[in-house]
Amino acid sequence: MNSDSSLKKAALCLVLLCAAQLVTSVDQNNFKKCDQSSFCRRCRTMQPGSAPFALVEDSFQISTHDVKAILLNKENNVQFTLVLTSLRDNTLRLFINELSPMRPRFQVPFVLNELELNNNIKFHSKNPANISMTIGDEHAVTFTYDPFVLNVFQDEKVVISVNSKGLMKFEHLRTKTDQEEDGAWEESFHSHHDSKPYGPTAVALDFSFPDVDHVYGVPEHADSFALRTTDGGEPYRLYNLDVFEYELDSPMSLYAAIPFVTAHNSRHSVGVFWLNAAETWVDVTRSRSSLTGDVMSKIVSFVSGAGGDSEAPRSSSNVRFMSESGVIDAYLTLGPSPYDVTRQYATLTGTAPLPPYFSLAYHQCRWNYNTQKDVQEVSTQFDTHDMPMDVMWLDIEYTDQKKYFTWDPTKFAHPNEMVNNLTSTGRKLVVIIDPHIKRDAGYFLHDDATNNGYYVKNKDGNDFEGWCWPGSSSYLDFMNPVVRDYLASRYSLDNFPGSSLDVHIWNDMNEPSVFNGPEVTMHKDCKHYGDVEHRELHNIYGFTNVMATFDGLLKRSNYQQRPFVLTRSGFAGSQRFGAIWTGDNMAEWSHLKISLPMCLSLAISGWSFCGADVGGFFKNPDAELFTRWYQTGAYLPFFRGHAHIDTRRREPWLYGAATTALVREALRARYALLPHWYTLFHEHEITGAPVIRPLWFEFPQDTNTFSMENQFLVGNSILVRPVTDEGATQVSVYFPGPQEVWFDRDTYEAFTQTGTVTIAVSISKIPTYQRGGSIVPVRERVRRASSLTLQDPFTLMVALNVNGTAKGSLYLDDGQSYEYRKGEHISLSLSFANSVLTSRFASKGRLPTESWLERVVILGVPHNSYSKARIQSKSLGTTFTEVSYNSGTKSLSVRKPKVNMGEEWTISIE
Ligand code: NBV
Repeated sequence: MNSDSSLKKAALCLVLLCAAQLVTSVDQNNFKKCDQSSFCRRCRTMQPGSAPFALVEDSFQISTHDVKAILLNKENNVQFTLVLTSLRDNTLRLFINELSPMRPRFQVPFVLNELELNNNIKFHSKNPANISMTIGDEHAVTFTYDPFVLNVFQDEKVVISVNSKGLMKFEHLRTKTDQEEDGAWEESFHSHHDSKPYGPTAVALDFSFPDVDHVYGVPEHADSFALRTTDGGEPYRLYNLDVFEYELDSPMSLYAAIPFVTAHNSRHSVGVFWLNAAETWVDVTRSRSSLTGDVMSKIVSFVSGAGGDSEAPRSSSNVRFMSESGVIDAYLTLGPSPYDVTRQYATLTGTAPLPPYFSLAYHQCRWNYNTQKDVQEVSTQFDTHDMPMDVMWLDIEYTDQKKYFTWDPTKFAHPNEMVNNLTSTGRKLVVIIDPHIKRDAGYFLHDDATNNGYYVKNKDGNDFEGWCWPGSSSYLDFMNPVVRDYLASRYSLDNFPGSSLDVHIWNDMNEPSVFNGPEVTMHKDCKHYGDVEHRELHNIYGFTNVMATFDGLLKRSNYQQRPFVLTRSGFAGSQRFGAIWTGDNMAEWSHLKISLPMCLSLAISGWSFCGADVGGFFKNPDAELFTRWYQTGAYLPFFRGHAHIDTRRREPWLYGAATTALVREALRARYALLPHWYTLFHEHEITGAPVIRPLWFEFPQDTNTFSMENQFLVGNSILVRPVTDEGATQVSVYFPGPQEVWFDRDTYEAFTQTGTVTIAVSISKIPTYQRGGSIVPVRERVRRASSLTLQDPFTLMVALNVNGTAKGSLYLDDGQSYEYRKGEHISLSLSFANSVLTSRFASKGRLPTESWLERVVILGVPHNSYSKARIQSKSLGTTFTEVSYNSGTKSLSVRKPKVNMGEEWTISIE
């Protein structure tokens, strides 16, 4: 907006400061605290119970799928419409808007899937205090008129209570008067002025979860997995920002914002999705009971004459969302299991489509590989050191002066040649494309955007100018469908010379990052397509950027190839377009540690494809941290080594032979499990189940797991306990149970106890366990890239539970196209019982494959009473093979059953 030279100088200084790494941690002053954001201040000074809202008793209209009523602000008589809608799969939508706003209030586009109504509402009763209805067989809802409270019951207990804290706020649009609160009609932060032409427009609402001590979600924050209470401190903030050297254990905003919270206790899980893309703050509190005495007394029996929620007061968790503008559009996902909640949330915002196989393998990045020769050499070195690697990455320096879609004419003079060399070895390239555009007359993108009005405008209606990597920059306005199509078209192979179908995309800086803007981002009074202020949609800017990129990659292959896109910023629903990473972390143990809760929070909020810069972005990791980071990164969904431009080179062989060997092992461990990762991503696409899971997801009644964040599950069967402390020689591992067996994946040792066990760890050991009762497919052939393993044989790791049974699944396809959606895949259901292992098609799909079964390893076989395996399959008929028993590890190995993985078979151990 303001491009005068002093600002430019200030911005340049900031950039240089960043580059020189003189600053060692975030400058808190650059970012707002709640009381520096006037709406947050106004919301937060409200006293519990002070919300002035009442339902108009005779305004209720109840249909089989929704309930409509008028809500009145008793202080000023402004009226609101309230609609509660029953949606498919135990989900309720609560929508509140002004009845007659002065101008339409913004409603967030793009995020939601089409909503399916559920005709399952039955009016139950009405009395002077409230009105009640049942929703399906399990739920009921009561509305208390005054004060307005909405209670959702399951099995006669309140599971979510809305506005029971009396903290609802809805600032109606108004004309300015003389007595306005400070900051309501304009406000400043440092030198930045926000003109706020529409005045105060905040919305806030509290949700209480009776009998719940643990709530999770609202990523992205560098904080604990179970959310902390925020009373007395800052609320969690959701406002996408480029935070330089972010600090840990902090509710400060980071790059992405997902306003979804999950509440869990040992009986049920529920979620609340607050669909609002404006700056949002989230308070988390805990109280004796969410229901105040007054409200309690007004809630009367409503279902089958039961006494309502009349138990003694108990502990509850309360979450209050406070947004600067928009409407109240909240989705209550009623569970009751954690799986149900993630599926319900996925029904609303979508699942991640199955990513290309290579993208689950290892990625090698740094800011920057200097030349195309450098790229070539690093790739070759991976081969020399016998380390698998799938993707080389290019950061901003590959471009010609940070003009995206161009190549540096000297350092990357022959991109086609570089790409061909790389991809001929089975590898891929990812290049960065940021959303800021260099304001350089003659640069086609800038010229097109200027001539066609594609840029976001400042408050005066001129193209917004900010400072970013290329210097003076403007920002594409992705709210405009024409601009999204334009960006998408830039990715076509004709428009992006040097690229190929093996070149995929990284969208960075898309919060958007504006070096000289307020809080390093865009001014809120900037204007988007449709005359919408940036304030309304800030948190979906990155979402729309990636949506366009994803579309572009689809179109460039004529919808034949699955795109891979990495984004730094995102919102609810961004999981549909690609992967996310946790941004600019540091080569410190604490940052390695925080990557687990950060990715777990994203995973249970719909976005599983998450990773952290392996090695740490800023600073130089020592060999131990570097090793531990690879060992941990190998078990997070997105696995990429990355480093700041000023760090020492750290390709995995640069730390000496011992570390090279350890990193090689970590990489190989990842590659061996790729079929399992892929199967889990496929499961996610179908069911919304997260790929990595907190322990309570699988053991929802085990209260010991509720605050756990130093270990997690990959799928439902691999328990990972990364070593994240310097010099650790032992770690404590919690084995959830009861009645479970966990097998050490290195030694096959079985752990049958529930509880914490101390496990010795050398530098080569990261404890991972396979759950008894599971079958995990692995590929043991070592190759340079995953694309070369697609026809390789399998080993099945069969871990027996206490009943001597196990089951699992395996999903296979071509790894890159959409043919799987037309049935070109193999989906196998594997099971072991009564000494018989069977493979059966789990769905109709078929795909010819050369992959065969090389080995079966059965863990937890108490003694050897077997001499052979009888194998039956259509193509081989009946054959026999040897088995061998290891009495030390109590494992039985079936040698080369040789059955083809594309057909059904049976292996009986005799
Ligand atoms: O493009 C340079 C970096 C990139 O390497 C990093 O991964 C991003 O998070 N980018 C941020 C810009 C500036 C970093 C100080």
